[in-house]
Amino acid sequence: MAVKTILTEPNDILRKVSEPVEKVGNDEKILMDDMLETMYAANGIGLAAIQIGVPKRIIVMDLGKKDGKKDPRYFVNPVIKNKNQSKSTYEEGCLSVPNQFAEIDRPSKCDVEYLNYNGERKILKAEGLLATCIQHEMDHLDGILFIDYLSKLKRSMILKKLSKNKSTRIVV
Ligand code: GNR
Ligand code: NI
Repeated sequence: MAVKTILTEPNDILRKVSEPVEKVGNDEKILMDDMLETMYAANGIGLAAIQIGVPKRIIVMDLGKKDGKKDPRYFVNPVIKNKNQSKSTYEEGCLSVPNQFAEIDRPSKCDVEYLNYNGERKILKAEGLLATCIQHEMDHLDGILFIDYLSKLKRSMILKKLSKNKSTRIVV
């Protein structure tokens, strides 16, 4: 396993639409292992493959268990089957938008169909932070970041800060 570099805004690669995976083979398993290790190293709860520069429709997540144990989850080619009409609001952050946070509304529940680590077809009924995180990660697969839901003014303020931090190599 290996910790990879996480791409940060502004970076055009983050805006790519990722491609479906044909088969969960050895390359995909190695990728998922690396993604999980990279996510843990960055203290994130989710990571999409494009965040380490790989345009495949693969997500890893770990919201942890109640007893503090690890609970890794893998989603290949995820598709949202059902969304709740009612919304819930979470303060979101993103490893590709470092140190910036904003409240985002999303459907409070969703059903997701996907392939797991072993290539088996699964359906998950998600709610709460799990539902929010899955939708945040699935946006990455379509080149969308949470800052895209903000007003132009808020988004440009965040992008300005990020560019500044990048060019001066300061991470606040
Ligand atoms: O670590 C993360 N935390 C988080 C908090 C609220 C809503 C979504 C997220 S996902 C984020 C990791 C990340 O950037 N995944 O793409
Ligand atoms: Ni993110």
